[in-house]
Amino acid sequence: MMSLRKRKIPTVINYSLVVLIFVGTALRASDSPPNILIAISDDQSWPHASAYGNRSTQTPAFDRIAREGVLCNNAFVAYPSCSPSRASLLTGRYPWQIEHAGNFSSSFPPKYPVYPDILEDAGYWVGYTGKGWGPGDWRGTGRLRNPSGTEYNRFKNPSPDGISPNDYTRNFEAFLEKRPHRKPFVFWFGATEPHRRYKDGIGIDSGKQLDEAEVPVFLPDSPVVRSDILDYSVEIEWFDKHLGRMLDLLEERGELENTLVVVTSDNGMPFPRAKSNVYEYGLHVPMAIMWPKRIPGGRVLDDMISFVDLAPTFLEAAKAKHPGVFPIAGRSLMTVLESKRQGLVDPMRDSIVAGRERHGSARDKNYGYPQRVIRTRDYIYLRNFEPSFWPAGQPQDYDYDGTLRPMHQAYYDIDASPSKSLLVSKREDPVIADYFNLAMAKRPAEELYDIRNDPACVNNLVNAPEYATVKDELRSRLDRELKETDDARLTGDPNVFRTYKRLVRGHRLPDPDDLNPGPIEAIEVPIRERKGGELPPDSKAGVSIVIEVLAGEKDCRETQLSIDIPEPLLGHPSFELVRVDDSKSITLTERRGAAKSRILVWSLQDTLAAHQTRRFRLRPIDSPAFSLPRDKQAEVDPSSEGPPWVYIIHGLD
Ligand SMILES: [Ca+2]
Repeated sequence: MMSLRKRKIPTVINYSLVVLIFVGTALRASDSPPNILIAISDDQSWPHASAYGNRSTQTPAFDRIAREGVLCNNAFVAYPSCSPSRASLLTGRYPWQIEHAGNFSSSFPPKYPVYPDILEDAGYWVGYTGKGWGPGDWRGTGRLRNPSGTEYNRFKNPSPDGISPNDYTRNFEAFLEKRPHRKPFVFWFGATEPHRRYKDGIGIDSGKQLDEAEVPVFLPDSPVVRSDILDYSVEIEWFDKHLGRMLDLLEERGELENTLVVVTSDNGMPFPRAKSNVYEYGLHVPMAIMWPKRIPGGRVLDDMISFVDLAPTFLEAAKAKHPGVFPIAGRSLMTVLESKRQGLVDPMRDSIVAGRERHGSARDKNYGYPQRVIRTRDYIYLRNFEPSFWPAGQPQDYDYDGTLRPMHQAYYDIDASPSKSLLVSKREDPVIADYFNLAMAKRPAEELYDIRNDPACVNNLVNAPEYATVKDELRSRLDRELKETDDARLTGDPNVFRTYKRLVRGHRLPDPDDLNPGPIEAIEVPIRERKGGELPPDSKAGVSIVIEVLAGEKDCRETQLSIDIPEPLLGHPSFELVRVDDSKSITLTERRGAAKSRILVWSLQDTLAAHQTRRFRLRPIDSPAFSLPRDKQAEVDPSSEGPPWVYIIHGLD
């Protein structure tokens, strides 16, 4: 199948388009260029606006834009976290096409043109308030200001705990007041809501009801999660209130008619398995667009829209020319927006691609969790390029004093929140464990979800035979799109993404090359038959096995290993555990350097054979950090002077 986002228009149609463009230009020769206002919230998933029918969130300003313009049902970011998502919006290029700007909290090479600069060259007045491009550091790159424009953040207003004191509207007004006469403007309103932190319980305190919260099925339906969602709704409403005031301000000045307004968000909701994930609740964002003078209102669009399509839309609306270097990958939406039709206006807009590298400081060496995804109208197919990594970040980090903190306190790709704390603290609860694993456990190399039946992306169909054709088709489509857009994940050296350094201080985490593929379920210690030779003097006739568990050279906290012994053997007169107080466990206590513990199992060979016991299993108890290369899980020590069945297990590094 051909690439659907880069098709060529047949020549015949080209001629008629040229004619139409000339006629249109002639008709609007006296038109002044439009103002452009983009309002971008921080971490808001589709469908959390009242225009989409969401019950807990009232967004009259968003709804007004949707009513007087278009409501977009299928808008997607190109990367489910702040700075790379914003960079793709600013450049119109995919995150893998903009080097450092396409990784989280890095820099923004000045060679990549951004639409605010291009519009400024075309005569626009350019500014932003709140959060522009970020987090990251554009200084030292040669850029003279934030890529989103000139900063207007001076005015503050009283705000509830957890919400920015930035008086966004007043700052927008200050920007307008400074504007030279007759200049069109392009303004970026970057609210820091609904980014966390939230005031716990602000949703309920402001009169919202727990039963209004719509809990995605990847989260447990508990009062804690419901309340967390209501707090999130309150922050969205704060953003919307300021947006409403900005619209009023433009209306009072008689400027709304010729302003192209886009409202959207940079990534999905800051909850486990949402933000920073390339699933629906990470990628799919609300979007409404109005331009009373040019866009027929009251329509709902089903076209698949990517963030890379916004910059070319703005440039076309403003009739500004891209300088040509590092050209835009997206396609202008103007034809779709100016159409009078609704639903799927441009049938070629039937999929988007997106990706992810690093999000938080969640893995040692600042490694990310590389993923690429294609989202069609019906499916999400995605690839995890490092399935041995933890998708939400390593479970454990170091404290300030250098000691390793307890397990499950990290997972820094998920924002600290009541919902996250619930999953972590109740992970042993069989009900919560499923949700915990959905968010935190390792994932296979490929995933496939049927969005029509599973918008929460919880039923991975990648191995379902009836979806094999769909999977193969989407896999090759994704490959083709990535190759066409020159993604180093496929076409170059994937290590290049690791060279885009994180410039903001992060957490200290254990080296993932030491902690290898994560928690192991069990180590199997085979029982080998003695072949000749003398039995050690202190052994009883039969089989005796010494298992030594050696800690490595690094810190290890207390770790317990249990030994699984088939029930009939326990209590059997010819079977005994020695030196471990019959506790069936080995405990290694926190210490530096090698820790060592022994377990001696004695039995008559016949007894083991009778119970078909050929191997013992050692299982870590609540210690996913216990992990080691599979080929070194258990090895016989040939130099051992003890019984010939000493198994040395290296681990706990
Ligand atoms: Ca964000």
